[in-house]
Amino acid sequence: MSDTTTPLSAATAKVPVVSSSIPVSTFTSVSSPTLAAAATAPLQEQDQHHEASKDVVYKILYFKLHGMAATTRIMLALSGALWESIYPQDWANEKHETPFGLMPILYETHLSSNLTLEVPESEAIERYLARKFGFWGRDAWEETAIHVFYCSSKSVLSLYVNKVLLAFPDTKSRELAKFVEKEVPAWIVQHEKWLGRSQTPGFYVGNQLSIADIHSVVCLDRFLTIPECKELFSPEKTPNLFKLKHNLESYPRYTAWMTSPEFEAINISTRQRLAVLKG
Ligand SMILES: N[C@@H](CCC(=O)N[C@@H](CS)C(=O)NCC(=O)O)C(=O)O
Repeated sequence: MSDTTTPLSAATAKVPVVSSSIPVSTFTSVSSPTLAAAATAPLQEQDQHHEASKDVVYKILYFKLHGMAATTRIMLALSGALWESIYPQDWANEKHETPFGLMPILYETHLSSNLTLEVPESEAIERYLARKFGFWGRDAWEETAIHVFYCSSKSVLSLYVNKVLLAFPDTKSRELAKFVEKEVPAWIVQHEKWLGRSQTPGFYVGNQLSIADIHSVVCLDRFLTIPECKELFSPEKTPNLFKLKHNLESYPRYTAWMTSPEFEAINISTRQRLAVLKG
């Protein structure tokens, strides 16, 4: 693990100097009630304010790619939490030390107790942080509406990865055409319709940023980089998705993250990886 990762909190606070290596796994070695007590303590404090406790430091372990860590990194940046991205240095060996041998993994260290919670599985991580930082709605209905659109955006993005990017070379262009002609327009229609009815433009639910807003902008940004998809989107054709994007861009912590050197470094290696996959 490198020690060169930059603390990414948009605020001035720096991640306390702890090693940037993968923390020791607590996933199955610490008792469930102990982990539950640690996990809920900051939730109560943060629930109202969307502000992260300064007693807690987050690390997100993933390749130097946006991929499955993009939404988590944005939530961490928006929260004002102390956090950093860490990257595998020797994944073939490190893999066996992790719960499922897959990334991303979130590590949440409580400085006062020195207890580290370890959360594998991208969706579990996203939902955990969304609840903690107030991106998961205020009641059962808000939560459900947010969940519906978050899932819908997750589905269309994973269709792109699994059906198009990972397609065999001889079927890639056919899969891409199907995706652009069918899947993306279906996503646009439903999301434009719902967002168009929202009383507060730029939000899926109420007047609070949620994981649905964040993940759909991750999707939109990804689609805007695909030449065949790009023309489906514009402020005229998809006004509500653009309002969503502009709304998110009005959050200074979001912009600070999106314009940070670390984000740009991840951008560059993501582009290189995508170029290989596109063939
Ligand atoms: N269901 C898992 C899938 C994670 C996954 O497939 N991660 C890939 C990177 S996108 C990985 O860790 N690959 C390395 C490996 O398989 O050794 C999740 O959502 O977190």
